[in-house]
Amino acid sequence: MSTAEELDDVMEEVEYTWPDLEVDVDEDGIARLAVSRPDALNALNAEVVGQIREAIEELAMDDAVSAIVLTGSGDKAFVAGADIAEMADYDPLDARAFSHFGQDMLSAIEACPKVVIAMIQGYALGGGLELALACHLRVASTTAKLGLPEVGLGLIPGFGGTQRLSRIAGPAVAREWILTGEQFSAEEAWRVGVVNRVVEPDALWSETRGLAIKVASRGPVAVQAALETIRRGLEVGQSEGESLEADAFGMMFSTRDMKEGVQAFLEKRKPEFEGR
Ligand code: DAK
Repeated sequence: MSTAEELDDVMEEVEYTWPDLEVDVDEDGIARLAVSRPDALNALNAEVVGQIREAIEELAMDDAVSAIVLTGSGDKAFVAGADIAEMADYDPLDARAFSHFGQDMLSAIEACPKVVIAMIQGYALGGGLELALACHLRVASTTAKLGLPEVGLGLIPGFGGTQRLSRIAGPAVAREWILTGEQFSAEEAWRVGVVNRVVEPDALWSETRGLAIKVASRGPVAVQAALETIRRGLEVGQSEGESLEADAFGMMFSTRDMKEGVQAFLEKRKPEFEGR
């Protein structure tokens, strides 16, 4: 057996193993990444924050993966927030370090070149909602309860919630959600633009997977460029954003995918994208 064959054998045996995550990739390249801390409603401690970051970075580089669905294990919670028990003993320096650690993980999600969709069932509270807000799209079950209850704990959102919720749903909604600390239904979250879709619990996986497959069927380089242009555009003014868009638009004309997409349209057939 050649070294290359041996390496292939080893690669095939590699499985994703993080103790607090369930990770699987289906035949369509849709990865399901579920936070699994059943004793704490999937709350985020420092350990699991690090695991999510590693998993996202590995899935982003895995050619067998075309889109990522991020969720919580079980029916009761997506993620019920940062781990309150762990946080109770933090001093200000610990809290600052945890904040940077969390922000790095959320930035890895936001900058992921493949679409990351939050699939929300049950509670998405505090750091859990902030995790969902860093994903590119959100699909919620009718059973979901979403909110930023931090002010009730004498805290404010620390994983970008004050910034991302304002950008996604506007400052009026962000103020109401953050200042009241209330839990909102999936329907209300959809009405104000916090989630993209609301579906019955038994359709949650098929609807979310269908959305992931749809995005994954588009030109991968174009999807990546669109994600990056939207993300970077939100951080700059309109004219600088338009300049980013023009550069990315121009870059598409150097891709084989663009030529294939246009040719397929003209020949009235489905495009076969290579991601190049
Ligand atoms: N942390 C730790 N454990 C949690 C938890 C959490 N966030 N949420 C639930 N649990 C645990 C409960 O303690 C309980 O454990 P046992 O008593 O069984 O050992 C178990 O999960 C089941 O929960 P409950 O018994 O409470 O279940 P219920 O159905 O009665 O209530 C609930 C469900 C979701 C309404 C309730 O569990 C709840 O209110 N949970 C807390 C929700 C919350 O307040 N979340 C926001 C946390 S604050 C920062 C960055 C970010 C943040 C902070 C700082 N820095 C940068 C420093 C973010 C802060 C937050 O997320």
